[in-house]
Amino acid sequence: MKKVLTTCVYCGTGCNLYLHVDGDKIVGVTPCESHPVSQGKLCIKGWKAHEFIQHPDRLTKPLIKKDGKFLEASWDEALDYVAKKFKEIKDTYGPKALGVLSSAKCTNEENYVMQKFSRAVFNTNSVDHCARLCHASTVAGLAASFGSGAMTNSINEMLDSKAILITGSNTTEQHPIIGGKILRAKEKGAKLIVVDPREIQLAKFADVHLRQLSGTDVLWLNSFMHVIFEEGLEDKEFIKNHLELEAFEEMKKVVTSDKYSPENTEKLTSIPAEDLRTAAILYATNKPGSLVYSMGITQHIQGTDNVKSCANLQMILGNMGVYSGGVNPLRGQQNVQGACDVGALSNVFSGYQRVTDPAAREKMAKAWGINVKDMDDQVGLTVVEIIHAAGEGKIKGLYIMGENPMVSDPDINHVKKCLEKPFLVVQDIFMTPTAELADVVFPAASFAEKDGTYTSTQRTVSKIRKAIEPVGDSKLDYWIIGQIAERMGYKGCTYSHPREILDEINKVTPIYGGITWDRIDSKEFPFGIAWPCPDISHKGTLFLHKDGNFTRGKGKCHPCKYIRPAEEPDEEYPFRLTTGRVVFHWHTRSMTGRSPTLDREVRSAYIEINPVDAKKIEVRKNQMVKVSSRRGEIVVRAEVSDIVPPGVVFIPWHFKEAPANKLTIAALDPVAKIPDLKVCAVKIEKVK
Ligand SMILES: Nc1nc2c(c(=O)[nH]1)N[C@H]1C(S)=C(S)[C@@H](COP(=O)(O)OP(=O)(O)OC[C@H]3O[C@@H](n4cnc5c(=O)[nH]c(N)nc54)[C@H](O)[C@@H]3O)O[C@H]1N2
Ligand SMILES: Nc1nc2c(c(=O)[nH]1)N[C@H]1C(S)=C(S)[C@@H](COP(=O)(O)OP(=O)(O)OC[C@H]3O[C@@H](n4cnc5c(=O)[nH]c(N)nc54)[C@H](O)[C@@H]3O)O[C@H]1N2
Ligand code: SF4
Ligand SMILES: [Mo]
Repeated sequence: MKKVLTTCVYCGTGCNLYLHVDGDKIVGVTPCESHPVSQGKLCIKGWKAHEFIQHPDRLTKPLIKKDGKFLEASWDEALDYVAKKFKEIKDTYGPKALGVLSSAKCTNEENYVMQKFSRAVFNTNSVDHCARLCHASTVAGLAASFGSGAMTNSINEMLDSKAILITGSNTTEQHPIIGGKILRAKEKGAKLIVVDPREIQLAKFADVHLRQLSGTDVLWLNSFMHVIFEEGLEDKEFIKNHLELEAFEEMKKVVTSDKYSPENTEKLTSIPAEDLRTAAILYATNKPGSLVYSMGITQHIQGTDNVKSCANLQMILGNMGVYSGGVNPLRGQQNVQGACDVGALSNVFSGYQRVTDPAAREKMAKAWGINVKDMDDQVGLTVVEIIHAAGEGKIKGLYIMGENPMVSDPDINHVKKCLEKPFLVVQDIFMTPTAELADVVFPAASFAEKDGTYTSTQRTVSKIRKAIEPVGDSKLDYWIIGQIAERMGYKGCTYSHPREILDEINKVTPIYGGITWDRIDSKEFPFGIAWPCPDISHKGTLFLHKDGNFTRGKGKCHPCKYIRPAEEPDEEYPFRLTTGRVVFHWHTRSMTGRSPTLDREVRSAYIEINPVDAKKIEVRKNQMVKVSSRRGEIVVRAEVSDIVPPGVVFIPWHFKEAPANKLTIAALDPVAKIPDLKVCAVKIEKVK
């Protein structure tokens, strides 16, 4: 039996595991003891990561839709057809009629080639991926505050934090190995403060659990700072030496105003003022403190302000640039950090070099052997905008790799209408609801069938390794992209091995300069290197902004005033719906739904309703209910539970059979363009 060391395909923690291969079959997984983060542990998804790989549902042949039916085609036929169609669209309507969704499920190398394809072949910056639905507000907010938009500190540092503030992260379910570290830190004496509307598992272990109404984060964060200033607990030295003072004063003026006293925010947040005071003082007096957040903070029309408020709090406490402190957004997909780093975003090339910067365009055009005049010089459309533009007939050709917007995007009744319009190409490992709408489907190889690199939430770039040959006639993602490019007349997306692609990334991406193929599993760095790592003499960076020297120079506070969510409960739709995940399932379930051990744990969608509300609307546990919003309706099982507070209901959005995204609203944060997936208004009715 062969054991192949690789990186877990699910979440951004970056645990390492061995795939066990018997002949040409993957038969199991064991953890890797020496990996510095996972240290011989895996969560249930990691342990079962082998189960979907060789599932009989895997796509094995290119498919072309004729008269509404998919027919198998040869690679040549499918590739020629796609290239011809894309070329026709570009020639007739221009580059703006084309768009690309790249994939955080794919490697850095594949994402780099995909954004290069979009910019060099389609000549459009309308290339984006699920980070837009996820941490776009983190990237925007932290870049504005600190000059760099990533998790500032590393995972193991949490073990030595004196306080950990967790908000909008259900860590033990969504990043279980990190959740375990937080519980260890608690055992070692760290104070644990959880601010989450739901009584998540960590809340049971917390010193204080504050339950805000979803969509009120700027209010309680400002109140936290209000109390800290009132008590004189801010770090005056750090502020004086490391922050832009004018911006700091402006921010201080806002948070210290009466409006943000705990007594005045209580009505809207529903957090008792006294509890908020206790929590703020506890957090401010135990340092270093680490702030950990995820989707509860980012997925709002005010997501960027939420993130900036987290940054404000950590800056005034001097929790930045220190070991065991920092602002720590937990990145979701196993390679969403990497997909952003290598430029699968509508506004930046790899390494966050702006597409609107003429020098950056010059540099890329030269490296890619194209004429700079052919390059798009404007920021492109983002995920939700691309889909809406398709609906309006502006995007006429769309190429989707490894994303499933027919389940994951907000307001999917509308998404469906939009995706039915363009010439649609989907490249996936399974037939998804999105692929079903496609004109051509390309079968891709899975993580177990390829070499490459992923970048974990702590900015560490590490390897994945090929364990088996691609299933059926599926092909490597970068090979497929390269073939379409060649057929459209460009040879610059053709590579013979991922290392060639990483070589190119190293050359054009300063933060990845020294993260080379050979170094990242060398004796010195057996499990990767964390960026920034500008050259091959550099050892990588454990935590950012050391000693308060921010990437942007001085840290910048931002005054954030509370804005109400786009839609709130009213008489007609009286409940506040928030959506999220469960430990056993991954997003749209294309993988975990085909993993028998995982799927049997939670087989269908449900809605958490507080017992008080359940009584009011006369709904019992396990009864089926119709949940509707202004955009759609679904039928789900009622789970009567005080995990949610009265007035708030929660639906896991994993299930295509009853997709929560039929209910959600596509209102966007104006800066980050992230949709508000954590608040909308619904009503609940019994079904007979
Ligand atoms: N098992 C599993 N793990 C995953 C994933 C998965 O699908 N399944 N997905 C991965 C991905 S891509 C991501 S982005 C991460 C997401 O990881 P998380 O962000 O931890 O996951 P969510 O379930 O979306 O919800 C986050 C938390 O926000 C809380 N919340 C709801 N509304 C609000 C609010 O208004 N404010 C605040 N502060 N909190 C609120 C919820 O109660 C919940 O505890 O997980 C990753 N890990
Ligand atoms: N209501 C609501 N909606 C949400 C969220 C929420 O909290 N609430 N969260 C949002 C967030 S944070 C995220 S990240 C998005 C995720 O949204 P998506 O990225 O659309 O969801 P996934 O199911 O992860 O889709 C990944 C696809 O990639 C395919 N795949 C896996 N490996 C490979 C590969 O190697 N190659 C190729 N070509 N394909 C592959 C899988 O089969 C799957 O179909 O959803 C967002 N949607
Ligand atoms: S915590 Fe994340 S990376 Fe680790 S085994 Fe679980 S899903 Fe995989
Ligand atoms: Mo995500």
